[in-house]
Amino acid sequence: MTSTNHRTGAAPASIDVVIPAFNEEESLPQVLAALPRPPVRRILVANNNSTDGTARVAEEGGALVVLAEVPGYGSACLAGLDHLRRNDPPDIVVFIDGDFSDHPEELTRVVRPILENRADLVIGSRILGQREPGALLPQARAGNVVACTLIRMLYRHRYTDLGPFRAVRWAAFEQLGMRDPNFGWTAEMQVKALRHGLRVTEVPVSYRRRIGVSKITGTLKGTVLAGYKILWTVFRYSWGRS
Ligand SMILES: Nc1nc2c(ncn2[C@@H]2O[C@H](COP(=O)(O)OP(=O)(O)O)[C@@H](O)[C@H]2O)c(=O)[nH]1
Ligand SMILES: [Mg+2]
Repeated sequence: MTSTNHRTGAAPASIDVVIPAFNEEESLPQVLAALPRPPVRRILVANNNSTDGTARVAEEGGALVVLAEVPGYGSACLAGLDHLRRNDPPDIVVFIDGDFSDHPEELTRVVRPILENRADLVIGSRILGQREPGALLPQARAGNVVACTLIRMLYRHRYTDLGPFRAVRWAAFEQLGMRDPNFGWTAEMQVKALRHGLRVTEVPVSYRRRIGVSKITGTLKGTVLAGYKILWTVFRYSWGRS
């Protein structure tokens, strides 16, 4: 939206969305159709050489496709952010997965604490929200409990989830120097936000069974690597490394 807010005279915040996607041609059209535009300004699909029609359906759905050369969830998000940094960065960036597990229409709820200047980082918590049975796999729930407990012990802050659906104020986010190329991405953002004194909050979000095949927690390799990487990430930043 480019119109001004007639009550305050201020321009409304610009909101861009980054979707990491690898072989999500079935689900991505539904994610794109359900994202509310406005308030969303631009949608970037960060694609790692998908072998299906992900790039085509992304363009058909009105998204811009950004190629992430290094494979991995974090690397895809970094490629999306790099594009935004060079092309009129937004006031707020929202991350959401491309598998239609999240409910994109809940974006308005996720960005609200930032728009009301009550937070810099908002985590959509699937633990506080409604979950379809079987949507959050047992290994993901267990990993969440362990990681959130460790964060509480090491950083004195209580999160309930490391969920993918989240919003962050661009200017604050840029201070964090995000770098994790794969599974540590969500944990890195949450612990660095605490280390940098950002105002963090959670809102409940709904979660349903994904369309298509899981690339991370639905596989043994993904679960083991993600578990290890998340715990290592929580530890390493507590020792003062940035
Ligand atoms: N670009 C890109 N996206 C990825 C990669 N790995 C996972 N994703 C995307 O990240 C999101 C979460 O992955 P998903 O398979 O749903 O993991 P799960 O929720 O743990 O089962 C989905 O949109 C995937 O397509 C990757 O290596 N590159
Ligand atoms: Mg998923």
